[in-house]
Amino acid sequence: MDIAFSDRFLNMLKTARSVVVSTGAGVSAESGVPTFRGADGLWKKFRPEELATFEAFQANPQIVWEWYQYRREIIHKIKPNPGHYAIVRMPEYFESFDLITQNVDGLHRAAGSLDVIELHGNIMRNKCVACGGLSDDLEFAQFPPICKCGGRLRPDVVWFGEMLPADALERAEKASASCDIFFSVGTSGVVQPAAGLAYMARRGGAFVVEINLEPTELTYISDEHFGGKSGEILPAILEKIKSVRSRSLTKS
Ligand code: BJW
Ligand code: ZN
Repeated sequence: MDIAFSDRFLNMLKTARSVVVSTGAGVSAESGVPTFRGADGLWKKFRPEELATFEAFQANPQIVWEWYQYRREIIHKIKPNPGHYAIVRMPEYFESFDLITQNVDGLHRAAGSLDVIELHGNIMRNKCVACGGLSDDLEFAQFPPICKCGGRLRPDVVWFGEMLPADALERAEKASASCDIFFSVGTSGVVQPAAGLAYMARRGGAFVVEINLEPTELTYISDEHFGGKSGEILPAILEKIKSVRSRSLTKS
């Protein structure tokens, strides 16, 4: 894909030591995972407060579980796209690289990214509300499923009003506040505290790059906005990184 790179951005790509890529649902859209907001988003058909809160789960575990099983089936069948694969190669070119995602679909790991900071958990894992035990067993003897301890199992994702995993958030904040380039990819930038990472990066002096089909809440704090599909723009950026950074840092 032919995209225009500003001199400022090219210079940043040449000289940056530390890079953060922070992704949202848009990076998985080209794989066939529905996004949340927007014309075809999940929240057009479902109400977040009826499905993505602990109160909703307590009131109606059956319905909440059916929704997650439906989404698990979608995710089970799909594959990472060129955007995920471009991100896998980026750490080779920088002294420090962190990948942060709000996505629960596990596609970054499936593509081959080794160290993924998952802010909102993972839809393919279950957690017991009583003992906190985690499991990735997706076959259930009864539905809604129950833990060995007798407590209710739930998907290990972060619902509205819940705290994010403290270690993941701490790592994400530290990396964002100290990076040279921060890429915000395929997120509407409305859900906190994840959206705040771009502001944190900006305050720390990072060059903020947004990749999104549309302008978002984060566009006005971005130094560069690439309007288009992440599955096309990320591979083009990777090619540019390869050409401006003389060699890969990874010894093979
Ligand atoms: C493409 C593309 C292509 C499409 N290429 N681009 C401060 C102020 C106001 C509110 C709050 C606040 N602090 C906390 C809150 C409350 C709340 C919140 O932020 N609410 C706002 C919505 C108003 N936050 C929380 O509750 C969080 N917890 C928390 O803060 O705890 C502390 C606390 C507790 C209690 C009180 C106060 C503080 C938890 C948030 C959990 C979010 N959970 C979900 C569901 C996860 C489980 C599941 O999957 O079911 O996470 S909601 C949903 O939104 C999901 C996503 O990770 C998240 C973000 O969505 P994302 O990724 O941005 O997707 P979209 O659809 O919004 O955007 C997609 C974008 O891609 C679009 O822009 C497209 O244009 C673009 N696109 N195709 C490039 N091919
Ligand atoms: Zn249990």
